[in-house]
Amino acid sequence: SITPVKVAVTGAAGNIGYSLLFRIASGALLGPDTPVELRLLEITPALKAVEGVVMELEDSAFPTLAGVEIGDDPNVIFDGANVALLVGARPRTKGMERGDLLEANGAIFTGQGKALNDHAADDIRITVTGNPANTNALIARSNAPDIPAERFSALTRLDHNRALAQLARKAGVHVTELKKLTIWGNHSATQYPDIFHAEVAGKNTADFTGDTDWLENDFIPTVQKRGAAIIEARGASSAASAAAATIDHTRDWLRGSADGDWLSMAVVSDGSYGVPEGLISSFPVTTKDGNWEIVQGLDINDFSRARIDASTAELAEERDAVQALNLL
Ligand code: NAX
Repeated sequence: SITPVKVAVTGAAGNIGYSLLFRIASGALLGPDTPVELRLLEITPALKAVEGVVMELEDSAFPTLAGVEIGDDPNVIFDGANVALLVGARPRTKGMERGDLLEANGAIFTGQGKALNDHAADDIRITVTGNPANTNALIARSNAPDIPAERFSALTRLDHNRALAQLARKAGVHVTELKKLTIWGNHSATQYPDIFHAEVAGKNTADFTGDTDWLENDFIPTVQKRGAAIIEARGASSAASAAAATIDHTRDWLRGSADGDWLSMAVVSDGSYGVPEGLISSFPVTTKDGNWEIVQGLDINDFSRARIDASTAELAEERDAVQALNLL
């Protein structure tokens, strides 16, 4: 029998977790032939709720689910983990300032970074979904000196998928007809969805990129504010689509991106496209066998330049803020 792949998930009792765990267990992450062991981390008061989720996982009788461990100690749960999906985070609650939020999450991601460093398997790949995702990934990475920096990533695939959906609707094509769309920068309202290199059904998108009114007043703000629109409509934040994107991101990282296309992932910058080195910023990337490469040589026009710079400036501010809190 094949040794199961150990997939650690934090925030397992949360909304995204409730969607994500069942997809992983069903083979959506690693394929139908790879047994998976889930290792679920939660805070102590949420462990009882996790027990309920585990009962439902059992009751689903998934052929690919080899076992489930639960606990509140990252040193135990991350032991031997091959993949870690860091979903759990402290949400911003009433009266909390931005600094308080960074500090609360800093405590979580310093501890989890250290635990991954000391206990994860050598082939560990880490995806941070919990917000502020890019900066949480930076904190975890800084606290895991023995894990190569390129093993840490933050999720901008939901933004990428949202942008695909908006462009497909505008172009009157299915999302599968679209290629080479990019999310740049931070997973926040400053993110920049870039269609200047996109292809619609094999042609470039001149029809749409020429329509700056649509770009500036419809497409870009719709993608940037989609999370808020979903909260407004649903009364709860996006969960199933965030789980789907977490799967897409990590599956494509492990199994590779399609020929002639690329993905958006927030990864450590090597200075490409003027993004300050060391920031975890979203780029166009291709992936193969668990490795990623930033797509090089794209022409960046003034429209894009200003927006990439604004989002990466925000990331640099977040980095400075967590550095001042001694979290790096
Ligand atoms: P929930 O509040 O439903 O669940 C979060 C869970 O994390 C809770 O059960 C909580 O107990 C747990 N948790 C908190 N601290 C923990 C710790 N130290 N260790 C383990 N677990 C811990 O939030 P949910 O809707 O599931 O969203 C989770 C995170 O994803 C949030 O930070 C959210 O902002 C973020 N999102 C990120 C997105 C992205 O595209 N990157 C989009 C969706 C989502 O907004």
